[in-house]
Amino acid sequence: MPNSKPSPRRDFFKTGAFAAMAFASGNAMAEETNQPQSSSPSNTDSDQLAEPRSSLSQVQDEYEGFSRYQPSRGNSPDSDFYLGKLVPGFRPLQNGPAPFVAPDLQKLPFEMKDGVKEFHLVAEQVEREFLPGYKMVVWGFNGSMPGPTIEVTQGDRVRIVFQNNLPEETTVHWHGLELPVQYDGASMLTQKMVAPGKSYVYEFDVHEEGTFFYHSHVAMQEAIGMVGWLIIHPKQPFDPPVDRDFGLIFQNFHIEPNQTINDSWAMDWNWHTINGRSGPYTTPLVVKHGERVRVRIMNFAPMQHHPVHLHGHTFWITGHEGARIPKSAWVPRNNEIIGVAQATSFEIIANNPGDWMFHCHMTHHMMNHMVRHVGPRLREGESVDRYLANVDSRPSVDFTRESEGFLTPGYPQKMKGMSMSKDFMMKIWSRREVQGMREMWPMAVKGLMTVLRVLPEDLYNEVMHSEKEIPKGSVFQEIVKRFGNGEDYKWQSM
Ligand SMILES: [Cu+2]
Repeated sequence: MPNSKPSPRRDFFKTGAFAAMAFASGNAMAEETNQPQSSSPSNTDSDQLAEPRSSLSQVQDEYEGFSRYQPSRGNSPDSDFYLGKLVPGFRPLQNGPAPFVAPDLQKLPFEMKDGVKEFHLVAEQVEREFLPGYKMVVWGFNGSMPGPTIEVTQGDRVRIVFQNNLPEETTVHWHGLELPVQYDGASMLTQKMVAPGKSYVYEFDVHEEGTFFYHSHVAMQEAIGMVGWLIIHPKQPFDPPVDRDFGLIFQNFHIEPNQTINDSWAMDWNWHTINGRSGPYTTPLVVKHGERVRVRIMNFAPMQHHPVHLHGHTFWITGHEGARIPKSAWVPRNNEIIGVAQATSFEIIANNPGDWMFHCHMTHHMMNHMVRHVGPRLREGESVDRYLANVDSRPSVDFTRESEGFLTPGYPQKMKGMSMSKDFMMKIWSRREVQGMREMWPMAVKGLMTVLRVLPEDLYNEVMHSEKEIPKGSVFQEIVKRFGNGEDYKWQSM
C-alpha cells in the first residue's frame, strides 16, 4: 500500500486570518509539506515525557495491510498487526510507561521517605460540580470525588497515611492488591474502624502491576463516591508501548430533583458521572492521529453494568482489573461490558480522525434523570423556590400532547433536556479540549458519555497548545475536508 500518512498542512492555522480560513474552501488548505514537524511547547505530562515528533519517522505507517493513518483491518486475522493489535505507539519503549491521565481528576503527590513513597489520603465530604451549576455534596478524598489518583510503579513500597475527616467511621480497601492481611482495609474483619478525626497508616510492598483502585469498605460510603484510582505501572513497560494512557471512572448516583445529596439506599440512579462529571462536562480525550491509545475504564456504580461503546474504531481488550491479559487472549470489540467493580483496558490505534462518541450504551445512562421520577431537573419558567419550600415534592412533569417535549403521553421519550443557561454553556466551552467541535455537540453528550478526539498534529497543537479561540465547528469541518467527503459536507450553523 502507498504511504497514506497525511501531510501536515500546517498552513491551516499559520495565518492570522484563521477564522476566515476555517470557513474557506478546501483549496486554501491544499498546500502540502512533507517536512517532519517538531514538537511545540507542551503542557501535558504526556507531551513532556514524549520524544520529539521527529521520532515519528522512525515508526512505520503500514503493518501487513493495517495503516495507522486510515481505517483498515489488515490482511489476516492471524497477523500480529490485524486491527493494529501490536502496532506500537510513537513513544519509545525505553522511555517507560506513558503517564496516566484521568481527565478532571488530580494526582495525589507523594514524598520519598527512607525509600518509601509516602502519600497522605484524607477522607472527607466534598462538593463536586457534576455539571456547571449542579454542585453535589458527596464523599471523597482530598477535596475530590472520585479521590485523587495514586500512581506508583511495580516494586515500590508505599505508605498511605490515612486521615478520616468524615462524620463516621471508615476504612480504606486496596482493591485487588495481594498485601499483608492487616492492611487490606476490610472493616472489622481485618482492622478496627478508623474513627472520625483519627488516622491509620497502611504500608506495603507492591509486587503487582495493572489497574487497581482504592475505596471505602463501607457499602453506603462507596455509593456516595468514595473511590479513586490506584495505577501501578509495570517495571518492564508493556510492549507495544502506548502514547496515551487515560482512565475513566463510571459512577451512578441517586439525587432527587432539587437536592444535592445522594440517596445511597436508592435502587435506581439518575445522575451518571465519568470521573465525577456528567456529559457534556466530561472532558474529551484528545489524541494525535496515528497514536496508540489506552483507555482504562472502571465501573464503580453501586449496582449497574456499563456496556461501553467507542465509535469509529475497533479496540482490543488488553487487560482487566486483575491483570494484563496475555496477547493470545486479547479480543477485538466495538462494545465491552464492564460489571460493578471491574476495570477494562481498551487499546486502539487512533487511525480515524474526528470527534468520536465514547459512551455507556445503556439508554438510561446516556442522560441524567431517565428513571421513575422522569423529567428534567429544572425547567424554564419554573422557580426552584417552590420545591425548596417542600423538599418532598417533585416538579410536575408535563405529559400533555401540546408540549413538543413529550410527544407520547406518560412517556417522555423526547425529553426537554436540562436547563443549559449561558453560564452553563460558557463553562462547557471554556476548556481547550472542546475547541473547534461542532456547535451543537453538548446536546449529544450526556450522562455517561464523553468524546475521543483524534486530531491531525497541526490541529492538535492549535486545540491543545494555543491560546486561540477556535471557531465552533471549524476543526470538525477541516477534518471532513481532509479525510471525509468534503464536497458533500454542508456547514450547519446553529
Ligand atoms: Cu451504564
